[in-house]
Amino acid sequence: MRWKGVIENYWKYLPVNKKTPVVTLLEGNTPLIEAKNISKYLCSGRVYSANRSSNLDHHNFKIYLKYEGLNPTGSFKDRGMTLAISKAKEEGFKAVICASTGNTSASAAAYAARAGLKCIVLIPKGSTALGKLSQALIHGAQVIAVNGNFDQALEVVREITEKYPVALVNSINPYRIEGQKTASFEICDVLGRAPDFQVMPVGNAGNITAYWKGYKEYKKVGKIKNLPGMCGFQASGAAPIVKGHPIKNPRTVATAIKIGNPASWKFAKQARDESGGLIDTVTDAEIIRAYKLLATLEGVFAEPASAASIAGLIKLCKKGYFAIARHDDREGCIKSSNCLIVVCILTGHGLKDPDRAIASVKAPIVVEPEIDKVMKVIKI
Ligand code: AN7
Repeated sequence: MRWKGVIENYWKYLPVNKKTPVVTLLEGNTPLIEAKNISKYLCSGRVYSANRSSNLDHHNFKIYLKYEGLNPTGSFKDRGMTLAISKAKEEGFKAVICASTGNTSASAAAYAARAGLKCIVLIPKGSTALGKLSQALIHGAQVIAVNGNFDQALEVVREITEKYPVALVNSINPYRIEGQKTASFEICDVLGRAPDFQVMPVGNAGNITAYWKGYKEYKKVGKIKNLPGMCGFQASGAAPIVKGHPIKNPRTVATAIKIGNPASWKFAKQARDESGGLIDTVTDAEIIRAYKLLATLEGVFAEPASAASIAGLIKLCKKGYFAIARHDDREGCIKSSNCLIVVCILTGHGLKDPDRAIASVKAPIVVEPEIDKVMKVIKI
């Protein structure tokens, strides 16, 4: 059957009506890819010694990647944006505005263009990845670089929307959360159950809020029996939730999550606590290692912020976290399916930040166009 986007597909779970003008780029329906090589790697003993002692091996320790980079603008933001822009249009707004570390601006610009709305985006000067900036610009948004960080840009945007008739499309807009929760529906629809754990990056904390809401709603209507433990990861230089206070000058290579004062802070803690999960940090070095590991072991290219999921997964494995969870047998679900399922959310495509990819690997060797010269460097 032809996919019609998240609003059409999950209509009855969303705050829409027959009159809502649906603005869609057919977002959603992203692949849930089994990461067998990463599972093997984690269970090989190099990483996960605790796994062996608890009989977790790559047959009963299944890792899936929710590849949100395959959304129309290359990130999960499209799920929320289809709803936020459709509702802004329904409510008669002529313009939308957001602050963004990049992906929100790319998505807002694209959906606003499609809806015929003016789009204004405020980005922190100098720390938005090239791909995202190019998207916001090419879709015709008015892009304003502020001499400050994301948190300061969001403050200005909040003030503007209080005073002027412009719709705010950051994730403090509840429609964004509503749209984004469809990703948890998709995961459950594909697995036929909820995962035991979900691992994901946390920036402004809208996405962890959305996923948790989605899982809870699916449980309420009887679509799933268990709820996953929600494991969020912040970059260690931008980890306000973990540290327990706002970070004035957040720092990380993962520019998407370079956020010091998350808008959905409270809800992220709620998701963590209600689910029996955690929110922890990963260092930039761990993020880049995981970024390359994912690309080389699985052929999946995700941006650095998304690789925080994989870095987090590795960190949890090193601690024996899942082995302990298996031992505790969360709500009986592990026993019933006979394997532990962990879903890692890959929130954005690797092509968003080509500069980071190139900076993380060796430059290509330059040779003369002659077979001997080429064979000399190939070494087969
Ligand atoms: C790839 O675009 O905040 O915790 O302004 O782009 O819901 O904020 C992006 C966030 C993770 C964090 N991964 O999600 C923005 C912005 C990627 C992201 C996050 C973002 P939230």
